[in-house]
Amino acid sequence: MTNVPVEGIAIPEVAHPEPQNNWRKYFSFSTDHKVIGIQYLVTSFVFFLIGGLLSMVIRAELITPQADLIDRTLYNSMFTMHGTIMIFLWIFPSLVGLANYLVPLMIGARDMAFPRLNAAAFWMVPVFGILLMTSYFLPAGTAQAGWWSYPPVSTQNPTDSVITGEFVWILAVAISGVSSIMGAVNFVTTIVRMRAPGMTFFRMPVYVWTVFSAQIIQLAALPALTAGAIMLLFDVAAGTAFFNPDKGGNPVLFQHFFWFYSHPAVYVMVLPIFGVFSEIFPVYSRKPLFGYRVVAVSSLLITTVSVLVWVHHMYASGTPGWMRMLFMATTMLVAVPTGIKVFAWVATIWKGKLRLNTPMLFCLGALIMFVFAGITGVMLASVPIDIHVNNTYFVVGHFHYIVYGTITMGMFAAIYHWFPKMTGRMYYEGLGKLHFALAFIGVNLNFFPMHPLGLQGMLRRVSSYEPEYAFWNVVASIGAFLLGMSTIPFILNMVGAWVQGKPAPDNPWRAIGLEWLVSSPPPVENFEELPVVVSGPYGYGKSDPLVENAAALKEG
Ligand code: HEM
Ligand SMILES: [Cu+2]
Repeated sequence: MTNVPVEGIAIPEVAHPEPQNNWRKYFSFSTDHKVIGIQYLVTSFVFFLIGGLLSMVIRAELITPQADLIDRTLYNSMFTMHGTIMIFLWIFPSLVGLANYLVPLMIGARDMAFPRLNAAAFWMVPVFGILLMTSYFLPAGTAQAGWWSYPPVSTQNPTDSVITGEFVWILAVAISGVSSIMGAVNFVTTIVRMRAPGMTFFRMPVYVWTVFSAQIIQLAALPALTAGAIMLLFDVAAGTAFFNPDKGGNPVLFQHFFWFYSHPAVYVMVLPIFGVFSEIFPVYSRKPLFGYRVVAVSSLLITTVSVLVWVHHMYASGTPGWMRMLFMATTMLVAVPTGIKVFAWVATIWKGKLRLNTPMLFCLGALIMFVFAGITGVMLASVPIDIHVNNTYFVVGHFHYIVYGTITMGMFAAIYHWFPKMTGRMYYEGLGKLHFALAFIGVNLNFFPMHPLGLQGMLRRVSSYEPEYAFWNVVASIGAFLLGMSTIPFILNMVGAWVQGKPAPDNPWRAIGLEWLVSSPPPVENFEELPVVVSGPYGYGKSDPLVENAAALKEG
């Protein structure tokens, strides 16, 4: 069998043995980056389902103008937990899982630099996830102050107990921060130190560049949030007054701690998805990535600009005019490197031989929705518009186009694309396409209506509203239920294919990249002999080999 990628459509290579399923290793403390990657992906998906169920309850409440389904306290904890779970237990861990699986394979390493640290960082996720869930059983229930937990709302304590839902929430976020910092140290070290011979920075796949850029943000900015969370914990539990205005504290200071991290955090979430686009578009268009070097370096530019824009979340927090103007300008700057990437993806698929398999469909859908979110993002960045729609559904619409339309859809694209590599089996294309169709329609029906609602003035975080907002809310709720249903074919597909799917060839998509040169699933140490890389990652249509010693890479 030859490992030189060839032009054309996927055809199965020579006969493949039935891959072995060893379920037990996924429930044990393993230091294999591939096992850890899948552990992250599965764990985070379970939380995605829990967070999704909460959002179904929220949308069921909002289908009528009255607050008639659940009481307001419960509603507050529902959206707080929905947001928290989706950000800290779905998006972050699933992205880390994907990166864990792919980065060592893509750079030709046998594992991450610190395998034990890697496993420890993973096991903190179920720990703080379960910790967060147990807060449902506390006397006053879970946290209710929203996923940003601004004081003074978050420092109010209606009970006598110190251990409240809010206390547990802050503790969980702090643990999540520690886990992510551990992960960041590991990723940055791995990418800097563990690359195979010949794998220069400019021969790394763009996905690796994006993970690198994202993890640098974690190192630079996450300590701010973790520090802010610990100070808030003292305010809540020990009566200190960092942020409590009644005792002379400054609540806006917390907003600075929070957004100094949480704005760049949106790029920690979205950059690896830009990486996924950059891997998938070339494969399914049979063309090299347009402007590889510029696309790669623009990730680092986004990293740099992203830490200079946080005050755009605080235009309405009494921020002085000159400061608003300054941050409006820096925010708009983000459009430059992002625009470069969008241009490059469009140029890559332009006039290519497109293969519309499930991963490609998800990427195309996600790209369209990202462009839409980019437009509303630039609108939000301009001070006068933001002041008008601040705290309305417009903001909720904008960021859901990012967090669902772009990031979650991109994550599905990645899972389908690398599923044959991870499991050694093919997923079912029909179910995949059904998943895509339901999700794409669902996302748009669900989140588009939030823009007109916001412009008309419907506030976020309320469970009842004026009857004039009813129409768009009904549409949004129908979209939400459709979106909920779209996960059913996904689950059937993943479970069914893993158990009894067709055995996958090593490189079903005829893709270029070190991960496709090893068997599916890859052996424990990835490579029999380390690859010697001799060319860049996107040579579609060229016949240069990617590595010198292709035949020796695979273990039996
Ligand atoms: C890249 C992924 C992105 C994610 C995950 C994301 C996420 C979010 C989230 C969660 C909020 C809500 C904050 C709140 O609760 O008020 C928000 C608001 C905002 N976003 Fe994004 N966003 C992204 C991209 C962008 C881009 C590209 C821009 C501008 C060029 C932008 C500009 C804004 C602004 C100005 C707000 C503040 C709205 C307000 O508080 O009134 N975002 N975003
Ligand atoms: Cu921001």
